Amino acid sequence: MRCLTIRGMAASAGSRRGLLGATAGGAALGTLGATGGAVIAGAAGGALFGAATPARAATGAGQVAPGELDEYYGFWSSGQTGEMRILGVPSMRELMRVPVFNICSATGWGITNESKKILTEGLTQKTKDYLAANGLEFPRNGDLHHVHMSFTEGKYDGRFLFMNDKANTRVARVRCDVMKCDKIIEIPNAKGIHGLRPQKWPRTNYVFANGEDEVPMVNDGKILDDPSKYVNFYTAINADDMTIAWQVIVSGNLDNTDADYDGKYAFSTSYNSEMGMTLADMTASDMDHVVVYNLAEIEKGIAEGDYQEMNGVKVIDGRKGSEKNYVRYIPIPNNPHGCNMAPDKIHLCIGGKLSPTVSVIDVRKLDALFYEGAEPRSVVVAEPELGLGPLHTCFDGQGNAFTTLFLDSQVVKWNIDKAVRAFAGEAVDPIITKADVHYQPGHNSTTEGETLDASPTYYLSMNKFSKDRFLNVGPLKPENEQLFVIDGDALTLVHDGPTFAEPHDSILVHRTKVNPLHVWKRDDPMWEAARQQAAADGVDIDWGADVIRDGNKVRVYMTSQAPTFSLESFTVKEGDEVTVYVTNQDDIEDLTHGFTMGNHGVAMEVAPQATASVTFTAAQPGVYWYYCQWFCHALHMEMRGRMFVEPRAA
Ligand code: RUQ
Ligand code: CUA
Ligand code: CA
Repeated sequence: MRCLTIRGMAASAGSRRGLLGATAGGAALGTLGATGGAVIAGAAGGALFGAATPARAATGAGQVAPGELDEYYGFWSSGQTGEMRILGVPSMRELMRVPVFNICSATGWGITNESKKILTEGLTQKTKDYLAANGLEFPRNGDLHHVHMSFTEGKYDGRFLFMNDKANTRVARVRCDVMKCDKIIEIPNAKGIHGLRPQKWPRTNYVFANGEDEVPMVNDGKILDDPSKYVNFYTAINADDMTIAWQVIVSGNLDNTDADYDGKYAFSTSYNSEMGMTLADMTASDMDHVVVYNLAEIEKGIAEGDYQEMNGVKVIDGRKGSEKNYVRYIPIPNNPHGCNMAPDKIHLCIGGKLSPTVSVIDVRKLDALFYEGAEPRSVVVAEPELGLGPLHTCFDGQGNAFTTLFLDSQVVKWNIDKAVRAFAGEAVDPIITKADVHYQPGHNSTTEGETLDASPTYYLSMNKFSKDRFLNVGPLKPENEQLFVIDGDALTLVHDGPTFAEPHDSILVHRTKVNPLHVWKRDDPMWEAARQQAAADGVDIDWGADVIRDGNKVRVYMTSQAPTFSLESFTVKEGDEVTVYVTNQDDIEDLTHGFTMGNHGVAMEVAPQATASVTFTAAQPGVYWYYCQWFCHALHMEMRGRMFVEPRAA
């Protein structure tokens, strides 16, 4: 088995354009010929695209004409940008950005009272205290790696999307009916939520979340540089109400996670079974492990009181040596990363990262591990050598898998059954094909590939580097994602496009499973606090044009109807705490208004039939214009009014 040095990983990140251009032109034409696309390619395709990948499918597959709708919704994480994005697939048109862990100037996420409530209410008291000491209300950044939809019986059900924030140990939920975040919770005890997946069967009762960073069990400063006392936490979140169901303390850190199709087990990869604190320590051992969680045993342990309560969470001890029947550790080479359950309901695929292998676990063998004392590696039924830097695997629903090869800048398509047979000694090669990607792929997706509706339609490669592939925009380059049509055994490139930080992960969901509203329902819970305040103030929030004074608090109620606000001006006093509520009376699709108060750092989106509110201090006397910042009408520029701030009497 080959293992890679860190130096080797860095070296392989060099530019490949020259190399490919020099050597692969013939290969590209060969590929096109085989798929019947020779007509469009010619020498031009090779020259323009640096060769190894054809320019565009000649069949029209993967193309969406202007005005036509895509077949799939793509829900994208954005990594360190902290938002969720919605794309249409196969056009790869970006349809929407949904702010979650970031602050958004266009929508007012992080500015409006409604979003601030969501951003703050799920934080732990410790974090609230920390933020208050630093003059902050909520964390300013997020690192959103993984977006996954809720499941019913192994298939996407179009209710919710769940996502993690590695930077601030949070998990968020987006409502699919309005495509807005409605819950964010900080996970106690754990640090650095990375891998996140919903339970697939029988439905998403739990969302599973991995804590990546090792910390002392009670992280209060009494223990610092004593890694022997560090632990990691695996968390099960109740998906319906976004509360913590339970946690398990484990040995080794936790990277990615997934769940089976039987509702029995969940899994985590660990790249630091060594519990090392330096890179050298974390890569010291040839083997790390996969942790298997036995959900029924954990639930039973909780019911029987075999837990300790830590920061309000019931925590089971599943560390090595204290495992009972809660967890098992399966040795896996080598700093493994991706954790992907195949839709055949049998095979769990673990990307070896520093090992060129994917380890395949047969989940039907897991019972023996728990109840018959079977040897841990007995559940590994294949370990095909696929290429360098295998990270993530997705599936076509027909027994084949696609694994990203980070170091090789390739995707390898391979057959699971053949890999199992080869592992058993048969002389079969599981590798079907390899295709170049540009460059260094992380996650990949097929259409509904993590569900029982997986299909061999499109293959998406989310690449960490674009290098020389686009016009130079300075030292900070975009990343790159590439969409392929799956055409028999061939992968045909149909889209190659830059994205801002970062195309981390995505799911591709058939459009029949996602049915958002066109306008808000007036009784939506999103602005319940505003509704209650209006009732207390005796204001009809649907038709308000009122200014309510309450000590030094002033509440301003207005409506918007293109191209006017119901209040053309209002008056407050210097130092007043002003809350502006805007209800958009327009009920026409796409007639969004906004409210921006000049020079106050205040802006918000008010989509059709929504109410939004914002609170600020009118600190300085003067005239300030407010205006609608979402283009709504020919007289959009005129949709504005004045706030008069009177000097406070001396
Ligand atoms: S995992 S590094 Cu998605 Cu490959 Cu976060
Ligand atoms: Cu209302 Cu622009
Ligand atoms: Ca390791």
